[in-house]
Amino acid sequence: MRDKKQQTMTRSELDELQAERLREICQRVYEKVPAYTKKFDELGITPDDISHVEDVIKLPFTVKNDLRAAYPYDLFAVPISEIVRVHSSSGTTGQITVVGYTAEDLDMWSSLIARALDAAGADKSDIIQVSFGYGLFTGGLGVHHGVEHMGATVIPVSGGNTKRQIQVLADFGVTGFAATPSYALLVAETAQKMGVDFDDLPLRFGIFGAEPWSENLRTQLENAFGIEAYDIYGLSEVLGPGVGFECEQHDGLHINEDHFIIEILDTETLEPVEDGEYGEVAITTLTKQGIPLLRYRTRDISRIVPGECPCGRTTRRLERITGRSDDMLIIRGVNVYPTQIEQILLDIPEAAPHYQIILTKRGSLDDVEVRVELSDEVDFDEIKSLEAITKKVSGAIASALAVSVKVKLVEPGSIERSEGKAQRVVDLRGEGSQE
Ligand code: DLL
Repeated sequence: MRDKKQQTMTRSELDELQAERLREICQRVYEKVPAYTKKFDELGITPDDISHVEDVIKLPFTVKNDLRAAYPYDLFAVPISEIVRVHSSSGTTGQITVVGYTAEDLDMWSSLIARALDAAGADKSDIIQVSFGYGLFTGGLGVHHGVEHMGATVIPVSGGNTKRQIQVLADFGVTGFAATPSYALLVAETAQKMGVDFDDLPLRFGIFGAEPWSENLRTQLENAFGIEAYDIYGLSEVLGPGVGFECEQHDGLHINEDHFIIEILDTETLEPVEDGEYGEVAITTLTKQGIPLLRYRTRDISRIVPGECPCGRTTRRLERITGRSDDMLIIRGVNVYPTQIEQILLDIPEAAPHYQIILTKRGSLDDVEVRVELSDEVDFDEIKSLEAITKKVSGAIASALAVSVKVKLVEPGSIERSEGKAQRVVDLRGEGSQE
């Protein structure tokens, strides 16, 4: 295990380390970042009020809008001369936000990616194809430097040009593949059409993340590529990929707690929930120099996996992210996440793993339609079987989630494929649509 000492600390050792780092970071942002000075003053606290890890709850929250208001560099805690890299996140709505990294930050980031690769069984002898997008998105360059940091070989393919991806996977002796799960699915689908069989290749593991994905999609990717699939979590505001990662147990994402404090908050009261309960993930960065953030509200919904992990790491685990609170649908009072629908669809052989949820407005009511692509094996022109499949899909959703939704079957290949993050929810409610 890499960084074994840091990943296997006792809780009291970790508490002590986190408290020391928390005190430092509070001091630093209070002195260097006017927006935080103001937030501390408004709450009537100073860094001297922070001594223990539990004191984190005294600190102000940070939200996406704080980054927008600080655009581009006002939340930076170091002069721009110390920043060696900038990334940015576009978000689905509104203005982009900017994050900056010092050389030390990049080193830390790479070391955390190396921990994740190591947990997936990788070492120096591996050849890893990075098919996350390179550029302002943190996925490509983040994983890239982690691979180099561990001394393995990186193939920086970036996203897109899917046939080329398959050629590289097939010819370059690739043993590990990193991508968004939805893009990996497109690569698998395209390879199948090209008649490429991954089972004959040395490919052994996949590192997937940047969007929610279901357990059934994991199985599908593992079967398609003949690999073991590992989840990796992160967000550009607090780092990029590498905040948390799965070990061989595949039972939650180990948080790199020597660098981050994770809280799970009640989505209404914003009070911390009990361990094991679901809520919004908030993250405090403990070591970031460029842009340290206190209690960043991620809008991601998860919970802490109770108990210890047999892998030996003592770091707490975040259950795979169910979804973002922004993507949560409330269908006649029931909360539904797109990944729950995905999980159901992938159990239905007549459905392809491609779907979209369309939100429209009918009068004052929201209307939800699940568009499901048919698998290639089904004859799209046979109306009788289409009716039966529609019933089967809506019945499966109704029995699993206790909501009835409108299901529309669409032709194979008709739902737009993504080369990065898939858009699962299409919200047409603002457009006065009356579909
Ligand atoms: O997606 C960073 C990343 C790149 C993570 C590559 C993993 C792999 P952003 O573009 O800022 O950064 O988007 C962050 O994506 O708040 C989650 O909603 C979602 N997300 C990221 N990883 C996962 C995951 C990158 N493993 C947002 N499971 C986060 C579910 C994820 N959702």
